[in-house]
Amino acid sequence: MHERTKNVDILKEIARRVRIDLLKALHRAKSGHTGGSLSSVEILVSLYFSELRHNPKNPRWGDRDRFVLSKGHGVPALYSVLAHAGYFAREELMSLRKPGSRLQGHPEYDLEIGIEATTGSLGHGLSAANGMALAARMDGKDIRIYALLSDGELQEGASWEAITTSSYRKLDNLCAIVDRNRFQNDGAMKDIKDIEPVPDKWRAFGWEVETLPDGHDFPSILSAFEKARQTKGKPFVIIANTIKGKGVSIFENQGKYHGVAPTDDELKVALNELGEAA
Ligand SMILES: Cc1ncc(C[n+]2csc(CCOP(=O)(O)OP(=O)(O)O)c2C)c(N)n1
Repeated sequence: MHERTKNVDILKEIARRVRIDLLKALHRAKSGHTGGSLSSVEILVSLYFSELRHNPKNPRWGDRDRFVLSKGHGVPALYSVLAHAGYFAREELMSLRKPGSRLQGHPEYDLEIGIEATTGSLGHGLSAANGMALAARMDGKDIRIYALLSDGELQEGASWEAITTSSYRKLDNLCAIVDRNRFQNDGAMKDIKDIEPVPDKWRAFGWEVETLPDGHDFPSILSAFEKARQTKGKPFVIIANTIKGKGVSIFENQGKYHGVAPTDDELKVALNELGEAA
C-alpha cells in the first residue's frame, strides 16, 4: 500500500510541486482548465497521500479505495497528484491533451494510471461512485469510495438524483467532497444561478455534512475525512470552501482562468510565486 502521512509540512510541499507540474502541463498543452485544477489541489493531495488505501505499484488491487473525479475538467490536478504518487512518470504530464496521450483533457477510465471512471460530462460522477459503494457492500469489501464534485455540478438535477440515492441506500462507505470555489464557466455562481444554502440542502437530502471554511487547510481536510470514516448509517459530504485559481495571485478568483492555460508570461509569474524558477 502507498505510504500515508499526516505531516502537514510534507503535504504542503507535495501540493506546491503538484501545482508547479500541473501548470507546466497546461502551459505545454496551450489549453485546459487552470482555475478549477488549482482549487482542488489540497483535497486531492490529502486523498492520495493521507486518506486513500491504494497502491500505485498495483493499481488493480481489488481492496483499494476508489476515487471518482466528478468534476472531470479539473483532471490536470489529478494527473499531477497521480504522477507524484507514483502511478506514472512526471515527464508524461507534458503529454497532456496531445493526440495518443493517456492524459486527455477529461479523464478516461484507465486503472494503469489510476483513473477509476470516465468523467467530464458534469453531474454523473456521484452516480458512478454510488454504484461502486453499493458493489463494495454487496461484495462485503471494507473499502471506501470518494467523489469530488464541483459546485457548478450542484446546479444539475442529475446530481440531486444521485445525492438522494446515496442516502436512501445508507452508503456510509461513501464520502463526497464539494470544491466550493463559487465560480463556474462564465463567472461567479451567485450572478448566474445561486445554489445556497448548500450545507442545508445536503442535510435535507439525508447526508452528514461538514463545512470547511478553508478547503486548502490540510488539518481541517484530514479531520473531516476522519469524521467521515466514523459516521455510520449515512453518507458524508465535505463542503470545502476553496479559491478558484488558488496559489497564483493572478489566477485567484478570476473567472477568466476557468478554461484557459497559462501564457508564457503567466507561467513565469506562477512559477516564481510557487518558488520555482521558469
Ligand atoms: C453536462 C456538462 N455541461 C457543460 C459542461 C461544460 N463545462 C465545463 S466546466 C463547467 C462548469 C465549471 O464550473 P464548476 O463545475 O463549478 O467547476 P470549477 O469551478 O470547479 O472548475 C461547464 C459548464 C460539461 N463539462 N458538462
